[in-house]
Amino acid sequence: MCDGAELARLWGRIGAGEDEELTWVPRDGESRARPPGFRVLQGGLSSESIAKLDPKEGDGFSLVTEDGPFVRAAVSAIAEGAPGAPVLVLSDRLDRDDIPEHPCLRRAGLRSLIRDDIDEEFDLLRDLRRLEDIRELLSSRSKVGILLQPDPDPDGIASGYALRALLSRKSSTCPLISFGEVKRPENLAMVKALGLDIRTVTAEDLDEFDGLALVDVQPNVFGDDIPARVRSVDVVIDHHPERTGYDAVIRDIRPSFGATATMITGYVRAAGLEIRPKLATALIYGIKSDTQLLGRETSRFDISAFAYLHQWHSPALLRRIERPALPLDGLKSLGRALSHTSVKDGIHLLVLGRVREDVIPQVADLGLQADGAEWSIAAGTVNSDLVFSVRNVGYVRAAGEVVRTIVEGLGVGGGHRSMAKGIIPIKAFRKAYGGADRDTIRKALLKAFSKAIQS
Ligand SMILES: [Mn+2]
Repeated sequence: MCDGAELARLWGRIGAGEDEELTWVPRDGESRARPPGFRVLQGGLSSESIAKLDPKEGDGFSLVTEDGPFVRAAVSAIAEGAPGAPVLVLSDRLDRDDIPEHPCLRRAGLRSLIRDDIDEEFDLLRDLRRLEDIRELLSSRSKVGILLQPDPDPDGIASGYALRALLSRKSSTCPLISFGEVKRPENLAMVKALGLDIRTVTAEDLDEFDGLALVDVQPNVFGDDIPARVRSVDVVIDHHPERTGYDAVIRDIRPSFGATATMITGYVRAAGLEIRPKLATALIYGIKSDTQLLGRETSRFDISAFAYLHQWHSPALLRRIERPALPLDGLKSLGRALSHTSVKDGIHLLVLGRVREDVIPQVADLGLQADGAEWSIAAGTVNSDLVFSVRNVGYVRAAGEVVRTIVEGLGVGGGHRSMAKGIIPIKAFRKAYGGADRDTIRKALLKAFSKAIQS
């Protein structure tokens, strides 16, 4: 129900859905010419005229008005003529005090609703400008390298992959490159599931590229001895704090974003690029992994990008990345470990023996599901190291700190609030604890964790 012809004409542009009806109450002295699509509320605002609209169970009313007396008259007419029908008041100027008591009423600003959408469009327009600048800069180059961090992580990998799609290039003229290899098993699982190829290059190899774009990284990360070619690049797209000491023709750096994949999703949306499931899944995984599932350091942009990508991603592909297939011998080790399972002081420890590295974090995830477990630790032997993954319920001591205490002087380790990883060379472990058989490992880790958690 619109108050007067002016608001009715404005609403006329929005129109009515199939199950909606537009009515209009002419104001005094206003031309009674009917705005297109509207019918006049016969008899003016009254409970009788509302009842004549014949509202059915489940119907609701929306009032579009900026006028106190109108809203009061309309709300009371609806309460009487259509008892129980909910009311939405769309107004930008009316105060809470202007609106009468009603048990089922909400108020929203018509202008602010539109404003939010327009602001989002402006953001996308800025992204389109940035993207067009990047495309223009690189269009004439014969070979563009997309350089990732030395141990490429999911955010970097997804962002590089999406940038290549945005540049309409193939891996032959636009490879993903890195000075190091993808090492972490979960990142390898991503690369494999997406069928990507990340080339390891040396500083000399960069000569074959007449274009260089850095994603999720800035040149400073490559150490004090930055190759000259990397100190002056074409494009940098990153969400880490802005650094100095290098040149980039175009730089898009937004530290308030939780992931570079979020920034690139903006480009993808702005360009209207067709989002294939593989691309959506990669970007979603990049955002999830950098923000720890929209937990740590998440901005509203990350959440909005995640929601946008969600409709196109492939849940099956995402599952394959997050839960890589377990090898059968890994399952057998798990079976043996489970036969000794116990939860003591909230700690659930599973010692696997020799396993493929990616089995360990998955077993740690599983271990946290044990009744009474606040901490889950999965340990296994990988090459000549003892590797362990740690998970906790989140409201206890930070996992990263605990692991750092435990590996101190023996190996390396670290992590975040609720997940961490440690690596101790078997040699160092044996020296410290007198052996490295399963039983010794179990006892030593249990003791070390109990101590570190309680300190
Ligand atoms: Mn990142």
